[in-house]
Amino acid sequence: MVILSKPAIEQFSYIRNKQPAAALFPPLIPVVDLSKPDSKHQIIKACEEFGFFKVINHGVPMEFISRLESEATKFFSLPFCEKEKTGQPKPYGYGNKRIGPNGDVGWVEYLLLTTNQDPNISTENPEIFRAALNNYMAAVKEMACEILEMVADGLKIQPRNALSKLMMDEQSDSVFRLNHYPPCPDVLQSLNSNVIGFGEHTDPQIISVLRSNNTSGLQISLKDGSWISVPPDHHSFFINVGDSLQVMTNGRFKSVKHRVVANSVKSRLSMIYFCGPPLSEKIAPLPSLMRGDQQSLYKEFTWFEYKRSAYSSRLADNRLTHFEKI
Ligand code: GA4
Repeated sequence: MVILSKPAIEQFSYIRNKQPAAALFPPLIPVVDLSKPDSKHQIIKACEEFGFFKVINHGVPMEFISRLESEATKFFSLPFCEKEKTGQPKPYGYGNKRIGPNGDVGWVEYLLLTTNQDPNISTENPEIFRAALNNYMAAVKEMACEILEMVADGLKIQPRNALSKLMMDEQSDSVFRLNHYPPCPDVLQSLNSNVIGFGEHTDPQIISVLRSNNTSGLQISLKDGSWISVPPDHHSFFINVGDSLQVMTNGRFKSVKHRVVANSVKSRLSMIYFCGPPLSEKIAPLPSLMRGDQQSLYKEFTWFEYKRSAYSSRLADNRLTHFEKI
């Protein structure tokens, strides 16, 4: 039996199970079929309205997805003392409950990896894990590149690879995350509230590509501030607009606030590819998107400067406030 002391219970954040107004008739999450000729228009609409959409017919082989899922499941099933050998997330490594360096906690354990270095994961067969990761990441990167080219097309940005080249660059600062949310014991949850698995936040990068098993938990915030649950779909991917794309579109796209609530019955496993630019890249609104005398809403900054400031923020902070023009 697991004994949880009071301080252990108190360290988690909770959300009330109050039904948000939108939950009675929740808007449908946009679904983009990447094989359809008009998908770029649907992507633009979804990025403007939600900063979030689901992708089907994505071309990522199911075999790559299942292999990584099975390797990740094996890793998270190891005893804590084995997983710990991977090293603490500073910023990359194995993390348990603590998220980031500034006191955020969640009902989650994770592996946080950079995409341009072979990871050192402490498992029985690191070679097999590495191969599964590399196959998965290469296929997801290709899909993300295609999506960013559709965004550029849809926004009439020239050249077509103006956005995708940032994440395709050898120096791109992209990150990969495997999150495992174990079932949360009833002693921690109550009738009226749920434990937070991963607290509300926006992603810093250009876009993030998320895939999860069939366990619910992900919620997104709508423009009116209400939260809706995203029905899980293990065959599809979910795309989040990140802070960098919000800036590059001068606020036309909004980075989506999202969070994960813990499930008391099933464990949730998610894999997220965060498409980041090179550290030296200047992040600013794209000139072709500025109409007439429209002014930039943001001071220019490099991705390195954004990251430095992000790592001194709390998860729920609005990290762009610091770069807004007054
Ligand atoms: C949120 C999105 C990604 O998971 C992440 C997170 C990062 C981390 O876990 O180290 C951060 C968080 C995320 C933003 C603010 C800082 C940094 C934790 C935190 C409190 C990997 C990322 O890129 O930014």
